[in-house]
Amino acid sequence: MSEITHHTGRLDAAGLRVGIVAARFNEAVVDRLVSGATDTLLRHGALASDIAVAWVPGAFDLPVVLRRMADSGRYDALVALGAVVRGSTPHFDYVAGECASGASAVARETGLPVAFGVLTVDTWEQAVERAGGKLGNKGGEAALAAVETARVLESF
Ligand code: INI
Repeated sequence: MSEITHHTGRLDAAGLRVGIVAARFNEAVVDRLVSGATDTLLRHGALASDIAVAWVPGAFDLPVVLRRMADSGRYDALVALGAVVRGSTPHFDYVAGECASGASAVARETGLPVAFGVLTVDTWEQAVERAGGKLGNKGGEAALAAVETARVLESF
């Protein structure tokens, strides 16, 4: 009987070059997502010199820089970070939707993992809870997703 092969990605960031693109809008929260992501990468073996952080004004602006970083060939994985808060923006759906579909398009079109660490929440409090508060740090979680996906891609 044939055996099933499972491909899994190690949570080992040693030697991985990771590009982070962070949206400055709602900066107090996004700063914490960036810290969560970089701390997680370092704890999992990445070198500080292999991590680059690029800043854009808002979440809507993330995909174009993700794409440029992907096309540079300098990164093994990318992480998108930002915070879109519904309460303070009537065009929430456009900003959040375009950001998400743009980030996933970069992944599909370039073959590079793009982890999505953009908070899309109703209130500022919900954003704080997910940026190092009682619901963890989504920046750190996105960084781990980037590492795991990059590693599983290596197995093909
Ligand atoms: N950008 C965000 O990252 N979060 C938001 O909550 C937000 N709001 O509220 O509007 C936001 N808007 C700016 C947008 O991302 C772009 O920077 C802007 O439209 C210029 O392209």
